[in-house]
This record gives sequence, structure tokens and C-alpha cells, in this order.
Amino acid sequence: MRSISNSVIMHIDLDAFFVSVEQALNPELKGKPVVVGGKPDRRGVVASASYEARAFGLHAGMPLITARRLCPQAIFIEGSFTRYREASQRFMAILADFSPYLEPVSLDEAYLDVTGFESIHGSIHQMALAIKQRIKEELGLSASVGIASGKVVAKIAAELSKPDGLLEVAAGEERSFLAPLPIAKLPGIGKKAEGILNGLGINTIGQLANMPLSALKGHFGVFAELLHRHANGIDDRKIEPPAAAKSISRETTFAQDTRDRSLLKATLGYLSERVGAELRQKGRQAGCVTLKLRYADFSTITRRHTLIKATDADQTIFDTGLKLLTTALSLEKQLVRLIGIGVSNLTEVGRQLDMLDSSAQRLERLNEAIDRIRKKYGFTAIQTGRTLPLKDIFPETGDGYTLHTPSLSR
Ligand code: TTP
Ligand code: MG
Repeated sequence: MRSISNSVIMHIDLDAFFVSVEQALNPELKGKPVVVGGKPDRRGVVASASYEARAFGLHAGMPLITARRLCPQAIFIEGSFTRYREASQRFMAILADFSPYLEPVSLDEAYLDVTGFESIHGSIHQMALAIKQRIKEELGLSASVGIASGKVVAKIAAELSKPDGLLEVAAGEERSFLAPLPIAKLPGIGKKAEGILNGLGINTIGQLANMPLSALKGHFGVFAELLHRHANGIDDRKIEPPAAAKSISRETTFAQDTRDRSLLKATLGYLSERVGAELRQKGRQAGCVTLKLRYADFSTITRRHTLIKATDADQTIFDTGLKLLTTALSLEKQLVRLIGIGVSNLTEVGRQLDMLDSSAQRLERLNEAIDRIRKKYGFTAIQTGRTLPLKDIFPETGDGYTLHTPSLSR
């Protein structure tokens, strides 16, 4: 019989994901320092750095300017979120072939519950090799795999094994495996928690594991217990099947900070259409629209509006966003650095209710027609008046405008 304490969890994370997708498409990039995130003369940060680039100290989140200074010979690539999403879908499909107990965590990362699967593959180790091989053959990407009795240890094992690694922590060895590692390796320990713990003389996960729970509670409140369990290698969190998306959003950073109304409006229009298209593709409607602005001094605000009636229409998302934008700009005089629009409170489309409302019906038919044409000829095949000013600013790829930062938020 299968008992909970004998769970076997696998954590799979693709190596240098965005960069590796580019290298698979263009083999000339292989073995070189490569950065995805944009050209270094643009503002923005490194999204993904190849391991060759990491040898120069480059890492995700580093400003592109700094990256170029540290590694002038690096090849900088804009990137394409569409390509990464497609690679991600194919990656998840491969994993789903191996176990139905799949929990995607991000585009390039997932947990698999593989308890009891050794009989199919000979061993869990063999199963991991088979997964890595299929990812390599079908996607040209390398993955790192951690295997352990729980999520937290599996994730840390995968990370330690990178790149192209495979690391298995035997049941019973969790605590001693974690003990020598720095506390920052424990998921959930951010810079702040690390600072607090270092201040208490706690530097390794082993030292954290030995701290009395009561002492931890004073600093971390309700999180203390989980932290204590994880530091001790105990983690009985289940694999959770993918939840339906809770929100959809798109955002972009301007090449130069701006107050230009028509540019702000056009960008908002474009991002609203992107959000609307994904909503309809998922068969969902949104009850809430959120505008995000980052100003020149990096202060970031979000403003939201709850709709009387859920929508999946570009126009309604845009109109609501524009009202929020107008109000926000009247209260803050700074230049705008980034703009984003998102929707939440998603529900399944209740079409029968809409049939009573002829204007909603017309909008729905219009959006359906737009989606059909775009599916066939690319996103920019149809330009609505509200995005036209973008034509002069951004290069078109047929697949959408290439915004300066690939729209990463989903
Ligand atoms: P990660 O798995 O954290 O990074 P990675 O796959 O590039 O490298 P590795 O796993 O080998 O350490 O993130 C996956 C992708 O998510 C990454 O390729 C780009 C994107 N990403 C960002 O856009 N910004 C970020 O700050 C991070 C961390 C990731
Ligand atoms: Mg990765």
C-alpha cells in the first residue's frame, strides 16, 4: 500500500530557459554568452542569461547596462514571449505523458508526483533520465531534475544540480542534505528574512532547523511553523493540478519616460487588446480591470475598477483602463515609465445571459471576427484606431508589436 510518507516528488526546471529556446532556434548562439531581455542600449533588465554569461557575473534582474559592462562580448536578444509560451506548453505536455499528477509552477518549472512509477521505468532515476531525454530530443532544451520525498527538497536538489543535472535525495536524508546549505536556498527566504536570520547568527539551513520553534515565531509569526518544517526537510504539500488562471495582464516599459497622451493611450489600447484576446481564447470574462503605472522615480501604483457586468471585450477593458489612467495622471505629474493593464475576477463565459443585451452581442461578434482574422494573418493584421500610433514606434513582427520588454506577466 502507498503511504503518504513514502511520496516521491520530482521537480523539473529548464536551464536558462529563454536563452536556450533562442539557442535551439539559432545554433550559432550555442556555447556563447547570451542574454535575453533586450538590447543593452535600452533600459530594462536581464530576463535570462546563458551559463557562459553567468560566468561573468550576469544574472536575471541585472540592468542590461551593467550586464554589457561586465561582459561586452555578450549577445543581447530581445526575445519573444510567444515562442517561450509555446515551448512551455510543449514542455508541460511531455511531463504530462509521464505522470498525470502534474503541477506547473511557472513557464519552465513543474512538480510531478511520481510515487509508485518506478515499476514502469525500472527506477525513478531512469524515469528522470527518460524525461530529460525527451525534452532534449523534442525541444532541444536541457532540464535539471530533483527527486525527493517532498517539494521543497526536490526543488533545492534540482537547483543544486544545474545545469543539465539530476540529483536524488534518498528518503531519510533530507535533513542532512539541507543542513550545510545557506538559508537563502530555502524557498520563501527572501533578502529580508535572510538579514534577520543572519543577524541572529543563523547562516545555514541546519542552524535554522535547530532553532526552537518558539524563537522563530517571534520573528516570522504564522510562517514560522512552515519554515521550521521545511528547514527540517519535512514537506507534505500535495501536487496541485493547474488552477484556472486567476488573472491576465500585459505590461510594457517605454523606451523613454513619457506623458504623451496619444502614446499612452495607444499602448494601453494595444495591451487591452492582448488581454482581451487571451480572455476570449480561454473562454472567460473578467469582472475587474486593473491599471498599473510606474513613474520615473520607480514608484508604482495600481488602480482598479470593478465592472457592473463581466466582460471579454477589448473596448470595455480599454475604456475602463483609460478612465483609470486619466484620473491617475491628473493626480501625479511625473513622467510614466511603465504601463500595464490586467483583468481579474474571471468567470466562465455565460453567453445565454448576454443574448438579451444587443450591444454586448454586437461587441462579442466584432471581437470574434477580429480574433478569427488575427489567428489567420497575425495579431497586427487588424489595426484598431486606438493602437495606430504604435505603428510609427515599434517594429512589427506579424505576430504583434515587439515591445521593448517582452510582456512577461500573464
Ligand atoms: P528561471 O528558471 O529562474 O531561470 P532560467 O531558466 O533562465 O535559468 P536556470 O533555471 O537555469 O537558473 O526562470 C525561467 C525564465 O523566466 C527565464 O528564462 C526568464 C524568465 N525570468 C524573467 O523574465 N525574469 C526573472 O527575473 C527571472 C528569474 C526569470
Ligand atoms: Mg529555469
